[in-house]
Order: sequence, then structure tokens, then C-alpha cells
Amino acid sequence: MSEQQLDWTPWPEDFARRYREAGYWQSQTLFSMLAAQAEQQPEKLALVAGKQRLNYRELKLYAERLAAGLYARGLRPGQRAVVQLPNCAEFFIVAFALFRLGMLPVFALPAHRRAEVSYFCQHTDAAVYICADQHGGFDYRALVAELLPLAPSLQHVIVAGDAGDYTPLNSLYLMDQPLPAEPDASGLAFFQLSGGSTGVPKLIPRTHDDYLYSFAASAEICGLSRDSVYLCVLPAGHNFPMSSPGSFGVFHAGGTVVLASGPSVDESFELIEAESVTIAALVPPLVPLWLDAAAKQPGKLASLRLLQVGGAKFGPELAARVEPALGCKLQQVFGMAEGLVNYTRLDDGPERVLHTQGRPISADDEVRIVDDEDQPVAPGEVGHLLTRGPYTIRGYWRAADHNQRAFTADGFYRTGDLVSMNADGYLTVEGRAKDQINRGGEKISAEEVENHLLAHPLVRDVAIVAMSDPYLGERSCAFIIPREQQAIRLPQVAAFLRERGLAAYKIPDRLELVDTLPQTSVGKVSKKTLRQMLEQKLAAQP
Ligand code: J2J
Repeated sequence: MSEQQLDWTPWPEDFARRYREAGYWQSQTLFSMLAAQAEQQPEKLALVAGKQRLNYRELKLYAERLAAGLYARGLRPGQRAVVQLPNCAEFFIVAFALFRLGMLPVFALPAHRRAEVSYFCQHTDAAVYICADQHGGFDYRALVAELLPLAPSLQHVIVAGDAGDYTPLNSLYLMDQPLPAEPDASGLAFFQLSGGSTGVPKLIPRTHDDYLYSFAASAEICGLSRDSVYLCVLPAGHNFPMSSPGSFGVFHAGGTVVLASGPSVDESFELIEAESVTIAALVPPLVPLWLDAAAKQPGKLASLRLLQVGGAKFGPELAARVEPALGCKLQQVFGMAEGLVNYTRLDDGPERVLHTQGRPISADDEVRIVDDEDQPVAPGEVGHLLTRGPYTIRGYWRAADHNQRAFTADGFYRTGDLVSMNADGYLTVEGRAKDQINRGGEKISAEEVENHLLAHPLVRDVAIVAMSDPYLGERSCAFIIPREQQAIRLPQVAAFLRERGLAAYKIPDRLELVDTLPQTSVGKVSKKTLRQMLEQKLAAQP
């Protein structure tokens, strides 16, 4: 067995054969998908990012030259690269360069900080870290200085923009240099990040074969063509804007990706009008902002045909306002970086589009809805969603123990979501069994933040739960038992977590000091009781 096979869990041979025979897995790498477009329509506009406009020929050429530069520096297929870039042209040049070389990117979110990035580097023995000079008021070069002592595997730090002491990305483009053969499409292509409910984030190994199938099939479901122009508002490395159908689905269809630098509605609307955008994807909290802006600026969205909303629960009341206010079709998307993605279809009527989160991409997505004992619930009843299929992973990277709990013995992924399925096979998300907070689409593992807080000298014990929020859907609240009657306040908690290098979205929004934490009958902290206590308290407030 090769070392790589020990690190991740490939699909069993009989499943792999079936997925190949069904035509899902096409033995095409992510880079060769781009190369095929560059061959077929070299001059077609592939990417708009700020002032940069790259056609398919240029995007492929830059990726190849960068791959050559990385290779010349001694970087080799199979090595890992932690990539933390905002929405910019370099994001895709770097991604496709790494795919060409057969290196495996880990796409960190721009919001991640020392704690997350150092963990990604350590857990994957990353050979290289690639970041921007600065973005959103944060200097990533300062992060590098803190990172280097924590990540001894790093051989190179590469910076897009003003590189300071590190290697400028611009210096790595090499022409006419040798490259190794392309990687095998059945092997790993890169890592997605898990929303997570455990002490440390989990890495999701995706293959060229499975990922390409997921976004190619998504592109078909969403009716993408060469005429499609996709506005990428969310961070480009997140699974939703990357693959559902996202930028990769658009490249597969030969359309154009337009990058917004952030979630600003004004910027998005300008780009939609200027580039004749046809499709965009949002998390629910952005939707009311778009509805308000559209009322003030009628006509700006004339080209928009489809608005996708996903990442967190999108209620029917708000959903009902989308089509009349924006003049485009709404699509609900319920997906996960581990695999399974559900869509309402373009020809679905309001009952499905407003009240369900869609149905799976593939006829070979197997879905089970079970009770606490893993027994199927009655049709239409709420239960735990388990799934397996041609683009759902069979295990996290280097996580043998956790995989025992996160997957059934026959390879179904335990999503942690509570869903019901109607007679037509459409799923409705009814809740969550996993210990996570979904803060407007940003996922927070309670245990991860609790572990950090337990290191605070004034914290005796802590439990973090979700509280409902009219804007973000959920925010996080930390219940803390302080040590020795010493009160601890939210600003101290926030400063402490920032100091520990945690991404800002994980900092609790609210703090409750308590003497004890309620327990379940088996002696675990009862988060259900905590959520109820919080709801009562918030309801009693004016
Ligand atoms: C309720 N909960 C949802 C929805 C995701 C497409 C779209 C989203 C993601 C994503 C993705 C939800 N209603 N419509 O990867 O390709 C919650 C569920 C799920 C978790 C996964 C994609 N859409 N969720 O959000 O890996 O709890 O992927 O298990 O970030 O988000 O989170 P993530």
C-alpha cells in the first residue's frame, strides 16, 4: 500500500468500477479540463478579476508557467500547498498550476488566522504556503512570521503582491520549462475544509474524478453554457462557489467567471451590470441586502437569470420575495464540502423551490434517513441524513479514529444534518444533530472554540451553543463557569481568542456566566437545555 492510501480512504474497487462505467468518473484531471477549453476556445474570456481579464489560453498558460516555476524550485507531485488567497486572478492561476503539477492545495479561507493555517500546514506537512500580501486590512506577511516556527515542513513561502522577505509569486512564471506528467485523475486533487464539529478542523480529500463529476453534473443541472457569466461573491475556495456549479462548473461549461472582491452589494451590482452576469450564488444573510438594493436600483440585474442560495437554512418567506424582486429564478442549494449536493431544479414550481432544499445531483447518490439507532425512519419523518455516492468522500485525511464515527461501516457519511424527504425525493433541512454553529453559512465547531477557551486562566468550564439571530440565522453564545468568582467579560474572551490566532468569525457573539452547566442523563453537558435557557432569557428581554 502506498503512503497516500494510508492517509485517505479511496472508494472500494466495486464502487469505483461502477462510477466509471456509469460515466461519472471520466479520468480527466482538473487541469486538463481547463486545457480542453483553452484548446476549443482560446480567446474566450475565462476570468474577470478587478482590472485583470484572462481568456482561456492565458489562464492555462499562466498556470503552466507557474507550475514550471514551482517545479524548478524543487516542488514535486503529491506535496501539499496551503493556499490562502482572496478572490483574485492568482487564486485560479495558483490552483490550476498546482493541479497541473499534481501538488495538493489546501484552500484556507481568507478569514483563517494562525491557529487554523498552522494546523493545516502541520497536519498535511505542507511544503509551501501561498498567500496575498494583504487583504481586507490584514497583512498576511505578518501571519507568515508567526507561522514559520510552527510549521517546520514549509520549504517556501510565496506571496502574491508585495512579497517583503518572501518569494514573489510573480518571480515564478517560467517559460518553456519541463514539467512532469500530469497526475492520475483517480488520485487526490486537493483538500476541501470541513465545517467541522470536532476539536480540530478536518481535511476533506477530493479526487480529480469525483470533484469534476460533481461540478460538471451541477453545471448541467443549472443550465450552464458558454454564455454563462458567474459572479463569485463568496470566498472562491469554499466548496459552494467553487463547485456547485461555481467557478469550476463555469470553466467546465466554457463560460466566464467574474470575481467580486467581497460581499459588498454595491460591487456585486456594478459587476452584474458591467459584465452581464447571468448567475450568482449567495448565503442567506446576503439575500435581504440584495432585495433592498434591487428595489432602489431597478434595472441593474437585467441580465441575471438564476440566483442560488445555500450554505444555511433559507426560509420560505424570504425565498418567496426573490423572484418578484430580482426578476430571476431562485435555486436552493443544500451541499457539503464532503460531497453530497442537492438542488431545486430550474423547472421546479414554487412548492419545491420555496419549501425544500432540493434533491441530490446524481441517481447514484444514496441517501438514508435514520433514527438514533441508525434505523430508517418512516417516509416523510425527520431523521439523520446519511449519504454515499460518486462524489462523497469515504474518509477524512489522516483521521482514522474520527472516521470510525463519521462514517458507517458500509461507507455512508454521517452528515450531522436532520432532514425529511418528501414523496418526490426532495429534502428539507429540519435541524442539526452535530455540535456546530452555522453563522450565516460560516460553520463553527463548538468543541474547537471550547478547547481554546478552556486554556483561559479565568475559565473553569465552557459550553458554546447556537442562538437564533434574525440576520445571520444563528450566532454563537458561550456559557462560562468562571474560576474563583472572577468575572470574565466578552471583550477579554474575544482578545484571548484573537491572541490564540483563531479566525474572527469563531469568536462568541455573547457570553453568559453561570455557576453550573446543565447535564444530560449520561452526564454530558446538555446543550439543548442551554439553548432553551438562552431562548427564554432573550424572549424576556425587551
Ligand atoms: C440548511 N443547511 C445547509 C442549506 C448547507 C453547496 C452549498 C452549501 C455548501 C456548504 C456546499 C444548507 N440549508 N441550504 O459545500 O457545495 C449546512 C448543512 C451542511 C453544512 C455543510 C455546497 N446548505 N447547509 O455549506 O461544507 O449543515 O458546505 O451539512 O460549508 O452546511 O457546510 P459546508
